[in-house]
Amino acid sequence: MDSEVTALAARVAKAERLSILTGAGVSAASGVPTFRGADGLWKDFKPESLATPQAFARDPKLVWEWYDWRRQAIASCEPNAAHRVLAEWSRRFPNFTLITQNVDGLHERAGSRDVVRLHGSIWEVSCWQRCAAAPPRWRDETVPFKEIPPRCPHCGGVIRPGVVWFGESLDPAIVDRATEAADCDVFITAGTSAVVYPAAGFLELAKRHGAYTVEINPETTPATSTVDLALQGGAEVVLPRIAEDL
Ligand code: BV8
Repeated sequence: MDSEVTALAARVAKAERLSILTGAGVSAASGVPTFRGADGLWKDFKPESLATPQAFARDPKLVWEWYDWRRQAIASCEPNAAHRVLAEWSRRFPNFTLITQNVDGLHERAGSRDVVRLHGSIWEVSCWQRCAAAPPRWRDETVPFKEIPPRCPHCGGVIRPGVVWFGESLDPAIVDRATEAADCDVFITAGTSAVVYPAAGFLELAKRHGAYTVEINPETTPATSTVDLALQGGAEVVLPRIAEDL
């Protein structure tokens, strides 16, 4: 791996445009449960079955118990070396874009700015009734919520987490930023199982733009055989090694 990391560092150092896509794996070393890892399950519910508007309509209390559990877990975590390296790169490289599927906010807590959050933030909420008095979404870092499901301060109805659920479309403006960032020299995907779309499609788009593509993951994924370089290891280990060689 050393020679591959050194060669990659040389490419990153001279890249005009550098884009990164992250998933739950980059927060694993911080102790945040991943989706598909053994720790991803909650009360034997598969995340996909809870992260849908149908599940919320059916049982907002159950879905909020899950999100409140995740918020408590995330609030007790700290960004790790992977988050810190990417924050440093966001200051160092002029044309740098960090695209994330994560809703945990650890990239921002590490100092990353202008993160392209494909799936929203677990620290934002909105009124489920979309009442006129409420803003489209607002930040709420209450941990734990005193009342589950928590209520809209404007209409007394329930509020929902500010995340994109399965079956819901992503914000077109955010998809445009990610699409634009796929037109780059080096595209690194780190800590994702590459099964959720449209997020997993940006790697393919970068390849079509001729970018040098890299995957960082201790396991193989559907993307492993498609990238120019697959580095099998933890993001909190591999990213600092690349940074050292820059
Ligand atoms: C949509 C927010 C229009 C909520 C999330 C095309 C083909 C097939 C299906 C579809 C398709 N297009 C659309 C779909 C449907 C669906 C989809 O992709 N389904 C999948 C399951 C097949 N997509 C959607 O519904 C999207 N909306 O397309 O709208 C539309 C609507 C209807 C029908 C058609 C089109 C919305 C998707 C967003 C859902 N919301 N999150 C919340 O967080 O609660 S997705 C959520 O799951 C995460 O955000 C993330 O995206 C995904 C989890 O994936 P990962 O982050 O990769 O995490 P995972 O645990 O899976 O893997 C971790 C990886 O890290 C592993 O590989 C592991 O080895 C590695 N790892 C572990 N430790 C480390 C590590 N790596 C590095 N270092 C370590 N230390």
